Amino acid sequence: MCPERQAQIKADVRRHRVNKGLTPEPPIGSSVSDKELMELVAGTSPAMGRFFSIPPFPCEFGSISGPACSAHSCAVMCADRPVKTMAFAHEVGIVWIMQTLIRIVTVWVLFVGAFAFRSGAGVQSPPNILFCFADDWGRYAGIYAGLEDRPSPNQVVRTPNIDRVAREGVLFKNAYVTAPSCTPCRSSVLSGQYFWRTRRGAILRNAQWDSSIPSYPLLLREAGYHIGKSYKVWSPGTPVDAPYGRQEHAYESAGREFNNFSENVTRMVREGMSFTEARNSLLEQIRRNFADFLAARKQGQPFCFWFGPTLTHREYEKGSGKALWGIEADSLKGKLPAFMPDVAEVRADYADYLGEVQAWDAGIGVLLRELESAGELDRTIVVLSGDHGMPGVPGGKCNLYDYGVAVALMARGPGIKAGRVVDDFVNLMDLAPTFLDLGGVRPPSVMTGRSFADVLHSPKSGQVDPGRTWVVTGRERHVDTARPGNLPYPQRALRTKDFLYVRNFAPDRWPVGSPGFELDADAPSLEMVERVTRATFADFDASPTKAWLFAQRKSPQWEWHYNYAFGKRPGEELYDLRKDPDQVKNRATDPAYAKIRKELSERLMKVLTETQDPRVIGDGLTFERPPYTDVEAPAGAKKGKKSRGQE
Ligand SMILES: [Ca+2]
Repeated sequence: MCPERQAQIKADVRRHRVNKGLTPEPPIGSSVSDKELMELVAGTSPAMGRFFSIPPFPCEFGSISGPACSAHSCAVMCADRPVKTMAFAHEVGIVWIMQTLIRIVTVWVLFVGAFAFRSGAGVQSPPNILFCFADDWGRYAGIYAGLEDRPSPNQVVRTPNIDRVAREGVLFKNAYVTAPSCTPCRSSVLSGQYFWRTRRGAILRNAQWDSSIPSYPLLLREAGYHIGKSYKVWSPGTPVDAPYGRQEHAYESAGREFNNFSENVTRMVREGMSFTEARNSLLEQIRRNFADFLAARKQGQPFCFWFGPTLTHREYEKGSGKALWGIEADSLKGKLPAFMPDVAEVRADYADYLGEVQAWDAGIGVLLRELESAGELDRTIVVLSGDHGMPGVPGGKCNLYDYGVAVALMARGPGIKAGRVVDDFVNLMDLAPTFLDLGGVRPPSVMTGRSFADVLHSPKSGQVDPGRTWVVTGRERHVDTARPGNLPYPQRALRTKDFLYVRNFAPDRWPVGSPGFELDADAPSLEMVERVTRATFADFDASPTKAWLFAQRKSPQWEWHYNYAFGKRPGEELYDLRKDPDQVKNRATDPAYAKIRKELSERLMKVLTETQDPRVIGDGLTFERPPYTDVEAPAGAKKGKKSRGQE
């Protein structure tokens, strides 16, 4: 480039800065160095990279975005704000013509864009939101096996559709529910608040929704979203699915049989269908329900859909993991955590659960294909998660250990860079402000959750937001009659990368419910324990694993496992995850951990106090009194009643 041309560009940049008042006038010659000049002209300037990440800026051609500027051969350079200069327009006349042309194009683009937005057909519409939320789905997906450094059931389960969402988007390693129990977890997800702030939404049995609590679906509806749901959103509780507008937005007329997948498919196969035909007929129900929802929206209207099947909730057809999905129970040998008895009965129970997880995966596949054929996949944020850990096993559902509160979480969609895995801690109450944020709605200040839209949109893997390094979880009442006086088992916990600190406020009570019998002669039969959750230890779902463990109650060999599953716990628990990832060695009374125990305890109490947790403010007994200790109408408590989706 000739010296005259270089001088011209430098002068252009400098004049532009001064004209726009962007910066104090820099000393002559300092605005653009020769090196910067060459980078600008060659398009390799680091300043260009910075420029691309910022919003459109005002310049003499109107508001022009980075790529548009680049396309017009504009060079960009400024220490604090971008300015541009024409790199190749030598003649003033050419500059004038180009300016005029660009003004015309800009006005046209803005006009068409505004029209398209108003008519709902434009790219400026907020994204669609598809939230797939399975009942009792912990952190089980094939994609997680690649992140784990020891054997796990994730090496056995096959989830190609879930893995696809993670691969094409972002996978969260540290997602936790606020409470490991259906209703309080869902109260928290919908309200964007800690469950203890949702009044009677904080308990499971006898829960009641307070319609003065804002919920994200209804706020999105107010903002113009088309909202809908299939299957379970908020229950058990009254009115069912209240935070989603009750059943007003239900799309279920094609059928609900997917919710009892293993039982229904087994029955259909017994009646003469092939497995493929039976499976496809249930998947077709999901597809038609979703298609009905899509057909009901106005043209171009953004949508928010909740897909909430309960198939991963117990019961499961015994043996269906192998019979329907070919999952060999023995392939789980050596892959269960230390607190899980690694015996044939437990492995077979696991195989049945993993079979339901594979069916859930197939259901997600149907929705992804439906979005693709509607041309909506790349306009839709797809988020997958579950409401707590595996039911009917030690340490799972209803526990504040990772097996109870850690869940799968992955998201793909517009603005989300593919192939990322993040370490950031997410509490599922953060979903509500995130969905609102994505939909262009300001989250109400009452929400204690924090939007993680920035994490979704970041190009980074690993730790994105340095503040996301912990979560607080908790629990009050699950099954109403689990203990004398219908009392809860109050717990709160702080989980950090290296530690889990649990505070049990009433250690004299039974964590997973009272045994319900004094003399062994009065103990329920194993068949009852396997099928009826309330038969004994009612906060531990009825299951083959529960029955097997219950049968070992006098066996010295399994005494530790039995006590881990059903026994009482001390007031404080502390686990060092660096040495004890299964969280089985309590170090709360170990003097070597006294300092960290005190620190974590204080941090936990600070969060609870700041968020007005009734467990630690006032007399701390709110959840110990009516209506929180009232018993639900006996219909739901009938012995032998099938418990799926209920507890
Ligand atoms: Ca659940």
